[in-house]
Amino acid sequence: MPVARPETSDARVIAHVDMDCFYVQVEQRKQPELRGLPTAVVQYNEWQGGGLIAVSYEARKCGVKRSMRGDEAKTACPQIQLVQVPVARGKADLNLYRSAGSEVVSILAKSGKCERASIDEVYLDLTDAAESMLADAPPESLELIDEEVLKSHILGMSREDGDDFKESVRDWICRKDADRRDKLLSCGIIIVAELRKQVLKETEFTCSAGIAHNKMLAKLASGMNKPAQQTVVPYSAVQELLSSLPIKKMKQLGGKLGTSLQTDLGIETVGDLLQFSETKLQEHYGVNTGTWLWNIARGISGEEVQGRLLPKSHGSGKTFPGPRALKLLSTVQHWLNQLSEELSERLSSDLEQNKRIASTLTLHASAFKSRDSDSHKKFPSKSCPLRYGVTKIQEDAFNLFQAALREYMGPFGSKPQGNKQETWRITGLSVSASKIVDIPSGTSSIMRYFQSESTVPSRSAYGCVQDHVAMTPSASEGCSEQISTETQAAMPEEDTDVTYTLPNFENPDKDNDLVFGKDVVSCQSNEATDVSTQSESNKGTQTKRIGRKMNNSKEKNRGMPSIVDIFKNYNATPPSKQETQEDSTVSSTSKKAKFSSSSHNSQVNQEVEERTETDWGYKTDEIDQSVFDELPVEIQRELRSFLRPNKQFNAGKSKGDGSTSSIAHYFPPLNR
Ligand code: TTP
Repeated sequence: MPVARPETSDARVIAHVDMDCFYVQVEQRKQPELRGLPTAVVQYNEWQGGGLIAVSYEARKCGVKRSMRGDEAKTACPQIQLVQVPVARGKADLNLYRSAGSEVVSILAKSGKCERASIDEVYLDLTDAAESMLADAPPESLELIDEEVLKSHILGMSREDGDDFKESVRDWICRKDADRRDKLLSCGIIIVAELRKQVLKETEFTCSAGIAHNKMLAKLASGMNKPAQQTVVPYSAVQELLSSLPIKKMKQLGGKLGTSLQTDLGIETVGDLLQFSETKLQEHYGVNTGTWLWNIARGISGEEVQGRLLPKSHGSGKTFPGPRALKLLSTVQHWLNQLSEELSERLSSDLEQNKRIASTLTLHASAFKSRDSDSHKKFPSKSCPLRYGVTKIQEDAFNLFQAALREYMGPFGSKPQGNKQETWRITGLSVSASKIVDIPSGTSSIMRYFQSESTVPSRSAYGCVQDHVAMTPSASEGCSEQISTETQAAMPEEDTDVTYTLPNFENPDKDNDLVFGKDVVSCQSNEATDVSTQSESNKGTQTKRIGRKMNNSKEKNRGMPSIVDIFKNYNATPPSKQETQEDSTVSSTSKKAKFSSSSHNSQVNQEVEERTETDWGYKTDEIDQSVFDELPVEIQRELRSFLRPNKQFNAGKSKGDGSTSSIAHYFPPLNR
C-alpha cells in the first residue's frame, strides 16, 4: 500500500521530554537519603496505606506498580519507602511538583520553541537549533561525541552481530551520505542529550526523551526507553514502529474511539489502520476523525509545538470513591468551597506572576444515582464566565453544580417517583479555569482590581449570583437551596477524610489535579463557553444561556461580551491578509495534515480550537459598555479611555465606519 509522505513535518526536529518517576524524584531531592532506594509517593489517605501515584524504578524492579495501594506495595517490596503527598485543604497539594516542573521548563525553553504539556512533560521544536548546528558544526565534523549521545536508541538502526552499540550510534549520527532529515535528527540527538545533562546538573532530575519529526512520534518514543535515556525515530522506522504499536497506546485512542476501532474494525495495532481507505475511515468516524486516523497510520501529524510555558488551564479536584461518595448538598458545597479556594489562589498567582487572566469557570463532577434505570447517564459539566474573587468562584461553582444536578436528576428531581426515592451520590468534583489570556499592556489598574478581587470577597458568600452567572428559572431556585443548606452545613463524618486526587492525564493540561475521564473532556468542549440549559418555564422549547448578565436590558445585551471576554478575544495582531493567503496556498498534503489535526482536535483536544479563537477581534459596537459596570469607577474610566480615541479616529476618517473597527486598534501592541 502506498504511503503518503508528510511534506511539511518530516524535516522538523521535535523532542518530547518526560521526567522519570517525577514525584518520586522531587521527594528524593528533598530527602536525598531516599535516593537509590525503592520509593513510592502515595496519596495522603490512610486506607490500605494510600494509593500509589509515582513509583521509583528500583521499586518497579521489585514488582511495585502504580495501581497498588501502600499495603500491597509493602508486601511486594518490604523495604519500600512510602512518601506522602503534601496536603492542603484536606486534599493533595501539588504545588511542590508544579514548581519543580517549572524549573525544568525554564531550562528547556532556552533551546527553542517549548510547550509545557503537563506537570512533567515538555515538547520542544528544535528545528532551528538543529539547522544551525548542521550549518555550523555538523555531527560528522565533531571530534568528540558525548557518551550520553552515544547511548541513544535509534529505531531501525542496522547493527551487525558483535558491533559495538555506541560505535554503531556514532556511525549513524556521523553518516555523510544520510539525507537531510536524518542529519537534522542527528543534530537533534546531540542537542537533546546536552539538554538532559543540563537538566540533571541544575535540578538533579533525570528525564527521558523522544526525538522525531513530529510531536506524535516524539511522544511515542520518549516512553520507549526509560529512565534517563533517549530514543530516536528516523523517518524510515516509522512504519515498523506503528505496525507493532497497540492501538490503545496511541494518544487519543485510549478511550472509546480506540475500543470502537478494535471491536468494529478489528484493528489491533496502529499499522492495521493502513488496510482502510480514508473514505472508509470517514464513513465510520466522520470526515475529520477519519482523515486523522488515516494520517496517524502513516505517522503524519500536523500538530505544531506551541510556544506555551504556562498551563492552559488551572484545575482543582477531588474524588470521593465508594462509601465516601457525597450525598448532601452541604458537603458538596463544603468541598466546592475548598476546591474554589485553591483555584482562586492559583489564579491569583498566575495573575501576579504572569499577568494572565482566565475567563471561563467549569464544573465537572462524576455521579451515580442510587436507584436508576438510566445509571450510565453522565453528570453534565457546566461553565460560566469566571469572576475573580474566592467568594464569587465558590458561589458560581455551587450554582453550576446545582444547575447540573437538576439536569442530571431530570424533571422529577429528588422527589419520590412512585414508591422510589431518587437519590444521587457524587464521586468526584472539580473546578477549573480556562480560556486564559495575557492582560493587554497598559491596563495596570485593571490588574490591581483583579488582584484585590481575588482576596476580598465582594458580597455575602451565600447570596444569589444573578448578575454574571445568570440562572435559569430553575437555577434561581437553587439560591434558596443554597441558603437553606448553609444552615445545616455541619460536615457529616464520612466525608471529613475524603480520599485522593489524580491529575488529569488524558488532557494535555494534565497538571489539573483531577480528571473524570475522557468523556468529561468532550463534554467540556461542548459546553465550555456557553452552556445551554433547558428553561423549565419554557418546557424545553427554548434554551437559555448561562453566563450572561441579567438585568433590565438583558434582551438588548444578549450575546454581548463580558469584560473578561474582551480580554480573552483581544489580539493585538489580527491575522493579516498575507497569512490568510498563505493558508489558502498550502500543499494538499500539508493541508490535509493541518485540517485533520485541527478538526479532529476540536472533538478530542481543545488546543487547536483555542488557538484559532484568539484570531478574532471585537468590533466597537459589539462591546456592551454596560459590562464595564462590573468594575470600579476608575477602571471603567481607564477602559473607556481606550475606546474614546478610536471613536475620534473613526469620526475623522470616515463617518459611520466605526462599526467595522476591531478592538485591536484601540490597544497598544502587547509587550510580550
Ligand atoms: P507520569 O509521567 O505518568 O509518570 P512518572 O513520571 O511517575 O513515571 P514515568 O517515569 O513512567 O514517566 O506522571 C507524572 C507524575 O504525575 C507522577 O510522578 C505522579 C503524577 N501522577 C498522579 O498523580 N496520578 C497518576 O495517575 C499518574 C499517572 C501520575
